This record gives sequence, C-alpha cells and structure tokens, in this order.
Amino acid sequence: MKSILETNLLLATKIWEIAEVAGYLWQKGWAERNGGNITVNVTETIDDDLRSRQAISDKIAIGRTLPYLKGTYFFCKGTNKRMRDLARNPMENGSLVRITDDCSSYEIIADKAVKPTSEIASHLSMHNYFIGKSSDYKAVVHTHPIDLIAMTHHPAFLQKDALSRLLWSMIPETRAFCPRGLGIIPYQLPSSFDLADATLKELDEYDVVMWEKHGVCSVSENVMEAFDMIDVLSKSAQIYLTAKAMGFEPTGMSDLQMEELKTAFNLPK
Ligand code: 2HA
Ligand code: ZN
Repeated sequence: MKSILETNLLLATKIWEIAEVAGYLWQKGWAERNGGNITVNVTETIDDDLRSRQAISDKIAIGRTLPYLKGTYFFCKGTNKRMRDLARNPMENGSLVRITDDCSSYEIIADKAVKPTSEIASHLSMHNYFIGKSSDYKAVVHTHPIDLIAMTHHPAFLQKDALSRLLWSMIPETRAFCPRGLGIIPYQLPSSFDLADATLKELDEYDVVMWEKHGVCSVSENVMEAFDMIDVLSKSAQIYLTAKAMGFEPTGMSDLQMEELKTAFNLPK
C-alpha cells in the first residue's frame, strides 16, 4: 500500500511540517533519545479513502472518555521513537490514528502500526479541551529545553509568573510572541493523568507550560507556532544565563518599558 504521504497531499504537507519541527527540536538539543512528543489534529485533511480504511491495530484504550474527539484523526509521534528520525522519515516514526466512536480508544490506520507516544493520554485530553471550547488549536508539542528545565530546579522560579516576567523582560520579542506567558506545573509523574489534568487547568491561562524538572508543553493552531513560542522563551533564558555567566544579574526591561510594549502590541496580560 502507498504511503499517505503520496496519497493525500494536504495531509502530507502537515506531516512534513511536523517533521521539520522535529528536526529543529533535535538540532536545538532539546530532544535526546526519544525525548518529547508531538501530536497534531489533522481531521480537516482526512479524505474518503482514509475515512473508509480498516484499522491496522487493535483498539487501544486511552484510559478515559474524551467526547469531543468523536470523528477526529491525529498524527502522533511513535513511542520510543527519536525526533531526529521522525524528521527524516515521519511515517516510520509516527502514525495516523483515528478515535473510535465510543471516544475512549483509538486505532492506527496508516502507514504502519507505530504505537503513539507515551504522553498520548495527556495530548488527547488537551485536543479534547480545545474542541470543547471551540478553539482553533490543533498542535501539541512537548520537548526538553535545557535552559528552561534548569530554571525549574530553583524554587524562586516556580512561583506563579516569576519566570514569565523574568523571561519577558529579557527581550521584547518574547513578550510579543509568547503573550500569555509561561505556566508552571509542579512535578508530576511523566505520562500520568495527574500531569494531563494539571496541564489542562493551566491551559485556561497559558499557551506554554513548564512541567517542573521535565520539560515544556506548548499548544497552538499549528506545530510551527507551538515551536516558535518555546524558541523565544528559550532565547530569553539564554540571555539571562549568559548575563549570569558574565557575573552580573541582568537588569531586564523596566516596568514602564513592559507597559509600553503591552499597549503598542495590544497584548493580553
Ligand atoms: O516521549 O518526553 O515525557 C518521551 C517523553 C515523555
Ligand atoms: Zn518528556
């Protein structure tokens, strides 16, 4: 059978965009071994051929029922697969899944039976939340940026919005392009529903959240925007750490400069 990369060009464009971002995550040094995961809601690209396809896996239980996911399809990075491999060969390292009609499990439909990411329950819970509130968000990116994770090892940075304000004040772009700031989620077991639920709660207020001592989770309309928000936050963290390495505390933009930026760019916070 032909790859879906050959049979559905709209879907192929989305998958190659995911592959491009997977390559960036590896190049940034944020994706050691199988670290990180990406899921994208690709339902709008699904054609009659894909809709009528037989599953190539058993039904796999999500562990909870997600009613808004009825009739939806996702491209998911495979569990234990490497971002650097996904970048070159997305359909060997990820797969297309369909949510079953009872909304409590999924099945793989193409290209190969590559089992999705260990964080699928938290990712699907987020997608369910987006559809439930009629949001256009379709992409969830989780990765392990060294600088941002290091900062979560200091209790002062775990206070609500302490890290947001610090990172915003390092360079104007970060506030402009990550305008809802950075939420903080106290440490939870990776892949757990506790982590999923804590993340959902923070998404009311933030598009990017830190999982303490683990990584970052970013959500957006598409995978490139989700990546860009992590990239600007990491840039700010680098500026902060570079100043500290030179032996001084960076002054940061003043409150007045921050307010001026907020007004000029019509920012939400
Ligand atoms: O997929 O990063 O959090 C590997 C991970 C789990
Ligand atoms: Zn992780």
